[in-house]
Amino acid sequence: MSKDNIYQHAHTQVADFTFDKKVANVFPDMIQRSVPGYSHVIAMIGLLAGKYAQPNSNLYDLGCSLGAVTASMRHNVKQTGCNIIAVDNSQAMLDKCEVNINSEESMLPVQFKLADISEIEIINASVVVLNFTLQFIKLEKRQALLEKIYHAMPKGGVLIISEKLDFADSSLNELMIENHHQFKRANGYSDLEIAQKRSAIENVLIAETWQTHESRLQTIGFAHPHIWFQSLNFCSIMAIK
Ligand code: GEK
Repeated sequence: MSKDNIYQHAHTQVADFTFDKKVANVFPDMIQRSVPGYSHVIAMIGLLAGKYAQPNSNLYDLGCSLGAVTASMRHNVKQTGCNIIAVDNSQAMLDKCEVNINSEESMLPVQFKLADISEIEIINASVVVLNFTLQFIKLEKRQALLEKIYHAMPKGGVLIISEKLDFADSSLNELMIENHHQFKRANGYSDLEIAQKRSAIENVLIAETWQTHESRLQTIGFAHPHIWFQSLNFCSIMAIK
């Protein structure tokens, strides 16, 4: 696995973060060292997909990056007639995703789609996963995207959204950010790397509070929106149609 050293040296100006080839090349190392609980979340999403997938339906991995969620669902889903649709709007990510997924034998077919998840049609979706992807969608597009997903689901379908969380209490928010930086330091990132990544991602990753997520999901009609996993300011939410 190639090591993420993108922000190791001082940049005169830190550009906004993009999911380009440089990022795709180091992505597994980057996400593992940056998101507390990432491996656990991936394993559990497979398990949940194995429970909620309905025969003859589609399973969506929206913002699939290198295909970790797709692979985990493929290892766990035994229902017949299912398809996985893995979508990302980064060519660099999707190319590597396709190679990773096609290197494993499975009865569960995968379609790869290079597209903006706000623009695609979603059909007959018993499982929809946005694993750390919704946070990159423009705020004003989030409600419509989740409504589209809701309308494409059969009854009993599951939506899983993993996100970085914001906290309304600003001192709690600061504490969470500081503790997350401690997690990154413990995983070998320097203070310079942490600071430059923070400024690169600032305008790109817009975190929301749990209360915002919960009320939006309830308004749309999802039942039982709840946090099933949290580590510091990272969580995973599930809700049922
Ligand atoms: C994992 N789920 O390993 N349309 C499609 N893809 C998008 C869009 C969009 N509008 N915006 C961002 N992306 C993965 C991790 S990473 C999370 C997901 C992170 C894609 C983007 O190209 C990237 O691959 C992914 O969403 C977010 O479980 O880097 O923190």
